[in-house]
Amino acid sequence: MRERFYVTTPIYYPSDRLHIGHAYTTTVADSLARWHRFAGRDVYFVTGSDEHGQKIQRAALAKGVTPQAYVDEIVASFKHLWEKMNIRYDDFVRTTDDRHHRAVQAVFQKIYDQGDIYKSAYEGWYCTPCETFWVESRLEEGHCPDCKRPVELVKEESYFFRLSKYAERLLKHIEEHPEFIQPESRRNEMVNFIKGGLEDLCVSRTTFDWGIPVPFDSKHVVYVWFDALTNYLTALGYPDTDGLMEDWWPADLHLVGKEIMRFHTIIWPIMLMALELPLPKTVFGHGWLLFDSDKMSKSKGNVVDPLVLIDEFGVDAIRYFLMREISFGQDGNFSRKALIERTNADLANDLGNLLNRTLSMLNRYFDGVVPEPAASPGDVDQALIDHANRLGKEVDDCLKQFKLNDALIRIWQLVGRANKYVDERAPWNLAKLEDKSELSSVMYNLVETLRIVALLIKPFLPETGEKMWQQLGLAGLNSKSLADAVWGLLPAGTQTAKGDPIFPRIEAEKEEEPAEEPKEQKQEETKPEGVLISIDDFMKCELVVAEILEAGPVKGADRLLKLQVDIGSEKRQIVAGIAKHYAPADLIGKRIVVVQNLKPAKLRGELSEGMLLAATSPDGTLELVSVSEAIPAGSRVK
Ligand code: ME8
Repeated sequence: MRERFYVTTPIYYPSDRLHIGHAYTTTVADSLARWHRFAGRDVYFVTGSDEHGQKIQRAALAKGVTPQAYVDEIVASFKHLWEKMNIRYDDFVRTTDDRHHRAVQAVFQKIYDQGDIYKSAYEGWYCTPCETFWVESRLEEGHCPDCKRPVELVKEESYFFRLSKYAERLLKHIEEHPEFIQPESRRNEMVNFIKGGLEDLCVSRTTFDWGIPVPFDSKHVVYVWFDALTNYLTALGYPDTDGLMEDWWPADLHLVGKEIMRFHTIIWPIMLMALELPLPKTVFGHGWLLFDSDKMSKSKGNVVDPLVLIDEFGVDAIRYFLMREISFGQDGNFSRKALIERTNADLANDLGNLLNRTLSMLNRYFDGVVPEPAASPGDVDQALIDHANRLGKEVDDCLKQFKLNDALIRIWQLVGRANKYVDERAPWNLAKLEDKSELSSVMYNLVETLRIVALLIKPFLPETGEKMWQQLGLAGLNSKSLADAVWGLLPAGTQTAKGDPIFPRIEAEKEEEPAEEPKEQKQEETKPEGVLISIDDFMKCELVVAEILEAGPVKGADRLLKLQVDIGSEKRQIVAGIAKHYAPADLIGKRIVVVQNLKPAKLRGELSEGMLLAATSPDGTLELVSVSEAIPAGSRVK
């Protein structure tokens, strides 16, 4: 029987659009799924959206729409992002799906029937952003110990789940299965948490209704984490136990961020024990993507939008950066500078150049046709051949142990080896010889190395693998597997097709190019740094609140948007360099701050009568300065 691999990501909250942190988890899961498929295993890859609970209900209310309409729109944006990132999942579970409703009610009923859920009263603290109950003793200065935000006092009748009953059994499982919680540091944290004593968990709520009703008591909705964790079974058709359940349960890997390890390594396994189902083989808690050493979050205003990055750098540069730069399991910093450096060094220089120079030489010496290699390679040739030949197995071993960085490092070691081989074997000198057999071997070896590299990187960088394959003049990449990553399968006589560089270098100017207002207005806004001004000077600048009525593109200027705004006294047109940061539709109704007494200017032929205020972070993320609807258009800002 073929080996199986069932991998999941967390199902994300559609309380807001996803950021690069969510893209990180999903890219890693996708690459693992793609790799194992490539290595000949049967793979099932599930992601989804966690749509119930107080947080979502409140967000919908604040926007004046129903929770269902609210989540429908955001979930569509999740799917759009995954498509742009080349995420190839097998199933997407929405917790508002009927099938999920059925699974959650079955789980709740079963655990209740066998006596592990009981009714009582809850009085304690609740963190709505984390959807987490806290006992007083775990709070930190009255705040949520996880997200540090304020908690709310909750007092309500609830159903409770007997976590405490299973603590010993869970500790024993963790001890006997060192692979269950990874990396090891998180295992120790979880063991300490369990040893600190498990309280029974509140698993229903009565003070709002956006959730799945408790099957036998419709006054209660199921607690959102109890609901969400069940998604891993929903995807397999639970409560039907034949079919997918039989084929895929237990999961091989739940990939999650470190902050939700407690739910996945304590609550979830205990739910499974109560259901008499086997536990997942591994829960891996990876680290956080930090921004200037701080966790990315909407409320801190430091989130990075993956769609903006993809438009600018291409999807594979982002995928590569996430998997190569961040040590898997540890926290890592995201910065634009590091992204540009990585892309230029590893992708443009090492990989892109190897392909480019190899195919250029092949064009020059053999009209782009792969020559026949000589029968007996020399030592230097053999070293390259051996390296390429063993790489597939090495990468597979790395990935079986979730060592993603190592896998990529090893592939790039071969790329480095091949670049060095070009210098050592100097084909330009061999080309001067009458006998072309050595040149033939060297060129064959280089193209064959590139073929193996293309195969091995495709699970990580699908577009790049594809582009390389085409330039190498090969067909049928999708049907290739790890078994094809062995030396010598490249047929001599293949006509290669050198194309554009696969990763053009990103010029330094581009990195420094400001995303804001074009020249004409910039002159108005520049002031010598550090010069003190009087309050009178400041008051010369008339800042007012403006409501955006319309927004649209400016022809021929992909950084600019044209806005029609209401500044209270009149309507104005403002042209601003924010197109890379905002979709026009997202701007309508926003109340922003504008300088209303700026001299009008023409930008790309469009009149701009004022300037808007925006903040730009060091990585280029831009946010408009805005106020709530409580402040009408025309209000003075000072
Ligand atoms: O927790 N760095 O959903 P969520 C790395 N609905 N990963 C990050 C990250 C960052 N800065 N920010 C988010 C929930 N993530 C629940 C899950 S599962 C049954 C229910 C990733 O939308 C990481 O995987 O808050 C983290 O665990 C997850 O997004 C949290 O997503």
